[in-house]
Amino acid sequence: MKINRCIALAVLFTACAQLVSAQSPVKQVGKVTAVTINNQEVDIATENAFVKVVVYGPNIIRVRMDKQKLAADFSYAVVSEPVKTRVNITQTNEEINLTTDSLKVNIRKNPYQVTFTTLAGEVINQDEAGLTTSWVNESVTTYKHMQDNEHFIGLGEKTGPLDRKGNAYTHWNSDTYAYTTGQDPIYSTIPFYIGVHHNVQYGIFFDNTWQSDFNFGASNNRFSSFGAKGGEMNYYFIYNTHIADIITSYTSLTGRMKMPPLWSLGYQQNRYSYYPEAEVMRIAETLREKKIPADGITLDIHYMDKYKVFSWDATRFPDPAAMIKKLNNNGFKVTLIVDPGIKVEKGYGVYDRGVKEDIFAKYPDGSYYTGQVWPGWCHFPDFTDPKGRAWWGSELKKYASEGVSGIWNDMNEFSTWGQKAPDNILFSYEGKGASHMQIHNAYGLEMIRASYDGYKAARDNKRPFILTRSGYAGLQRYAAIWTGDNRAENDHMLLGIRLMNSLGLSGVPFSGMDVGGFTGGASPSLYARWMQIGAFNPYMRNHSGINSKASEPWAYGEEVLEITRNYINLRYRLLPYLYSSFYEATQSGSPIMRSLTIDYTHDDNVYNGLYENQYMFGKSFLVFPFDGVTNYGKIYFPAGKWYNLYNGQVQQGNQKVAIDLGISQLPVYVKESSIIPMQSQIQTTAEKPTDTLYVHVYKGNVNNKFVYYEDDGESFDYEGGAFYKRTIAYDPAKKTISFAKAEGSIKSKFTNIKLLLHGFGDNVVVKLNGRQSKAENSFEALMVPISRFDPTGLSNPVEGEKVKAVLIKNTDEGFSISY
Ligand code: MIG
Repeated sequence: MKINRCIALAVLFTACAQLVSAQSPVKQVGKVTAVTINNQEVDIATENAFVKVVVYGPNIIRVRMDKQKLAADFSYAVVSEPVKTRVNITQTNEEINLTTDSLKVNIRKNPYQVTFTTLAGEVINQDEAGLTTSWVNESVTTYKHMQDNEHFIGLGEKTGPLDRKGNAYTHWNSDTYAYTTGQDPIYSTIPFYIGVHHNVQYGIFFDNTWQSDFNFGASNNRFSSFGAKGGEMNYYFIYNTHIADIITSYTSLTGRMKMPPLWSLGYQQNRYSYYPEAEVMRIAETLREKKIPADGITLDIHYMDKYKVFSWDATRFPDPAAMIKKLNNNGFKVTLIVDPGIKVEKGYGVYDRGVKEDIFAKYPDGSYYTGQVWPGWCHFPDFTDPKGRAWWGSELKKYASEGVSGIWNDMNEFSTWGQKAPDNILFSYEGKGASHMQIHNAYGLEMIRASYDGYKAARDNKRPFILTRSGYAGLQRYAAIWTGDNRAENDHMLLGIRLMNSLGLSGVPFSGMDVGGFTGGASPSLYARWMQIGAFNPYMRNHSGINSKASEPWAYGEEVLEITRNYINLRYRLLPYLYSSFYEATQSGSPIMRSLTIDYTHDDNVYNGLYENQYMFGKSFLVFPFDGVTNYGKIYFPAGKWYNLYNGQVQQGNQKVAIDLGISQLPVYVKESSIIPMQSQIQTTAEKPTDTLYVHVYKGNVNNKFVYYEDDGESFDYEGGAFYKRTIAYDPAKKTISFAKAEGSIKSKFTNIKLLLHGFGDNVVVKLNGRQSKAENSFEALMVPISRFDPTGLSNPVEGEKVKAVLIKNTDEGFSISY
């Protein structure tokens, strides 16, 4: 009896244990049960899931998994197909092995576990044994083994430190007025990050638009993970030997930006809001009068009639087309804010046409979803419907006919008062049908796609300039992004830099922040520092919130005005460098603001919180963005040789150095061997520079190449060859600086080249194509500061850096300078 009862209990206990395991709320991928190899693809069935491994290219492996058979493939982010790739795939009872020319993939079968290694067998990235991938209800997560001293960077517009180790993040696009420097989520979703450890680096792009979560060792010491509330596990693993190439691989998937209109690289003056017309004109005229170069004026929501998009307030702006024409004639382009919410109002043409075309998002019962935002109760265009995008494009024609150059898409998270649009709103999702939960994070992306395509068509194929607050991976194809409602605080200035650096690592080169701060008011020194840094941002936008103190460059007194002008001047003289850097972004995806992790990946110092805000602007300028008030102690010079921008003094790298943080000069250093093309001072890109291209070369020990690029700055003709391009190469071993023969079908706007040699010494003897050439003394250093208020007295150009200059007639032929 006793024994029997024991046995009975034991049986019961075993049964219970089995029950528990059978009904575990966590469903693991489990054991591989079947494998089919198909050229570059491997289909795998497991106990609980279906897995598809696709070789997308020698450096990119895609992994898809679902609990049910994989659905038809679709992505808003990925615009490329797998590339035919040489790959060797073998299997045994225990494992499957894939080898490309760049990496190896090992898949263990019992249970499923994937490991990516280099060809030499070093582990790059590995599923965490025992956890791998699993589901909790519809939520799916992949767990990766945390490597020793692993760093995590990227993940798009995410707050917090550069190195994301120890933190976790959520993607759910949100309108976050005056967000804090650690707030998460904010406006955009780019589920792509880069991991760095033991001399390797890799990227993981988790292409899933549902709410997603990334954990880089927050509250655990075992794994990094990524997962989403619904949809497939669907990630691309990328391995290259340099971070720059990882970004190139990532943007081969998600696309690259097109050339921006040249004017959009000029200074942009914004305010919430400039009105009426007289005020707009006053701002434009004051910029000219005070000789602050500028290209853009942006009109915020008060230009509209009661915030109804595609309308104008007739009292404030009686004749928009005429006003815009006047501004254009004065070298200003106009950008208008255009929000997604369409006011529900019979007789308002935009609304009526939207209803007629039936392009608004609906509840399951077929009625339109109605939410409140600026205009009052609104319907929301379904940009996931081709019909909705086409309708939006046709509405945009009005602005095109009025001469508007830029479209600023705000509130496209999408944002509504209450910030809680229901889950059950239905969207077309290209005819496949999806809930708000599934497409929320892609709403902004599809809106800017509609704006970009629509505005391109409406303006006879002129390059559209679209500015967005929200987006998803791939947004770089359509828009520049700015980082929303920051605060006029030092920490926010620095956070803005990290946000842009992170966006750059995540495939988005064209970014900006509200320079000067959106909420609150900056101190004069903070404002001055911020404007200096703004001159070294891809998109330079000064903006400030309603009811805040004026934030134009003259609002902080004479000294700040002078400092600000000095740096905007520099930005305009640097436009040939900047434009060429943008050209490179269109070719390789490489960012304009380059996190130091790109070029100094395995230098632990660059991840250190003390130095995490330092960045490169293009490939030549090292910017130290300190406020000049707070004493951060030392700054860090990575390996190599660096030249002080202001006096040419050489600073050896691999050192932490204390420098003077006075406010009139932003600490900027030029990397050795740099090649920096510049032009004469202009006040707007509508003005022609003089006929001389200034090419600054800094002596160094490393080879360097710079692709100099020009085109008409506004059309897509460059896609058909209407550009001017030549490679400038500096070879220190051969002691040559060579200009290759020009490519492309147009002529350069510069008929002369003035080569300025920094650090080559006073007695340098220069030969042009082998024949001795005259080298003159020149004091045209790249940047001669500064302000008559400058205590260092550097304002006197004669005390600036002395360099050697060589004047060359610019023909299309190649030539070489030796020294
Ligand atoms: O609910 O259009 O981030 O730049 O000035 C606020 C007014 C709406 C938020 C944007 C900001 C803009 C403001 N907008």
